[in-house]
Amino acid sequence: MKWLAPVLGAAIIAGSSVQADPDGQEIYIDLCASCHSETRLGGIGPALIPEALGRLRGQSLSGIIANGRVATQMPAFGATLSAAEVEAVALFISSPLPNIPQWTAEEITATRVMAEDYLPAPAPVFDADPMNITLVVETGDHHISVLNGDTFEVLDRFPTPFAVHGGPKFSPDGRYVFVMSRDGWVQKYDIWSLKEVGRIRAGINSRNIAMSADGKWLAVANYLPHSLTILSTDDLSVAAIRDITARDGTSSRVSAVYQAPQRESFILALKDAPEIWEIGTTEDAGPFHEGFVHRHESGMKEALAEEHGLFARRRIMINEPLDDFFFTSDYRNLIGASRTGDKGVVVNLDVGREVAELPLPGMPHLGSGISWQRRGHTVMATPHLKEGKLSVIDTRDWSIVKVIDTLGPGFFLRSHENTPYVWADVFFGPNKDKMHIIDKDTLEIVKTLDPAPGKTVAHIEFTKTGKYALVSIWEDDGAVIVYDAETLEEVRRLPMRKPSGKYNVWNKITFSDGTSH
Ligand code: DHE
Repeated sequence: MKWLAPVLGAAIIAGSSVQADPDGQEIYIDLCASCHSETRLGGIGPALIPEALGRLRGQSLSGIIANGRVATQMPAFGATLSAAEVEAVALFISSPLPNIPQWTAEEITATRVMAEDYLPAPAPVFDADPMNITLVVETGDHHISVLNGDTFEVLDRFPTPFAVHGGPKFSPDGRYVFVMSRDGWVQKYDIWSLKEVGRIRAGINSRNIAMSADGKWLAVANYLPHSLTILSTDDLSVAAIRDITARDGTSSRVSAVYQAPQRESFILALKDAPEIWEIGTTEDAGPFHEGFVHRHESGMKEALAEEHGLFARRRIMINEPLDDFFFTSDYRNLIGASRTGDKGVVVNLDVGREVAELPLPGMPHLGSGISWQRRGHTVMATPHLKEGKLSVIDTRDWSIVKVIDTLGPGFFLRSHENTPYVWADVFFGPNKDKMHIIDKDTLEIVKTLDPAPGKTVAHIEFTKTGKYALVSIWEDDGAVIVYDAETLEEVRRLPMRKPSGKYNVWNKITFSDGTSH
């Protein structure tokens, strides 16, 4: 191999032999660039940049280079590279890119691939209830299983782009679903036809996606570049790209984008600037409408829109950057997590300003928050990523109703209108194999499930009527366990490859209270 000579060979300096340090960049160009591209932005392999590598979470980068990755085309280089060379490549791909790359509409459009064999079926090609389909994201080998929510038969299992993150988003009629990968690929899949429609790379390093209330637009929140890409859901063409520049000129990443259906807008969490953006998804979306502005003039001048028309932007000025939003079901208020990880900040979107703060130590994971009716009040609950606690909050006055002690920090929560329980995982620590069942009224843990000792048991989704709860054994030789949501007994175990999130069409398109949006 041509790189071996300069890298492995001894450098001759003044007649003596000195071992040169391996050059990670040179090895990368020779061995890795053909799949991951010279720019490190990805090709048939994923992007190899610090923003993307964070997802490895504890897996060692040098281990992957040396041993390869099962179920992917990533070969093992342990036999051809010395340990020092492996380290040099790991160091090179962990270093930041010298400049924030461009990702123009032309470049995005050039990546768009529409499936040639796709023909939309006139009606579902299966007998199952199309409203009770549940998708299971299998991160072990980058697939999604399409489950019949009544029989749990797998209707299809299709390949996704590498490293899907966040919830797939369904069209309002539940027919199409859009899936996003951390490398910015957006895939459109037709559930009725059980066929991929196409895909496009909307960002270089992306966070999540949101669908407009009318189903016409899909927004993609990006870390790289600092932008929001808006696609037409119809043909995945680029409808708009908004550069994210704060009022003071700071360029910012977008932590996440959310759909606010009643407002006909997208809400953006900015990572690097003390602003929240609201982007209208119709010509005269609520907050940009003359009447709305007039009604709220007594509020704050920040509530006034600076722009009008489709994709108009409104800035909401806040005291510090907030992210990981929970929304009240009327989408008038959100709670965002403060960077200090010890409080939640309530922002009223109508008047466009912060209205309350609440103590939430231990890094609340508000994006996993869910709400329900309790004793005539709407309460919401959030897990904490750094403490074994769940906070339950009254959304009327933002008071803390109860802090529930759990067996460790959790990541996800779920419930359903037709169940008396909240299901809460214990994602981190020695009790990662446990799942708490909490009574929605007494706020007491009534049972703790332990279905796969020693394995990570996480993320819950209910079927349409709330009859069954689906839980992931989050391991490569994992499974989705189907529980009877009333008796809490196991009904079935479906083998899956590291299943992560599960998403029921009905619960998602109806914005069920029991699911995080
Ligand atoms: Fe997620 C949702 C952010 C790490 C699995 N995660 C989300 C959402 C955001 C977010 C903003 C809501 C998006 C949506 O659904 O539209 N996640 C973050 C982070 O900032 C964090 C902590 C660090 C990061 O790496 O980005 C993070 N997330 C993870 C993981 O390590 C998880 C467990 C494994 C993975 O796939 O990377 C993970 N996140 C998920 C899942 C959802 C999610 C499964 C959707 C949950 C749902 O039920 O809707």
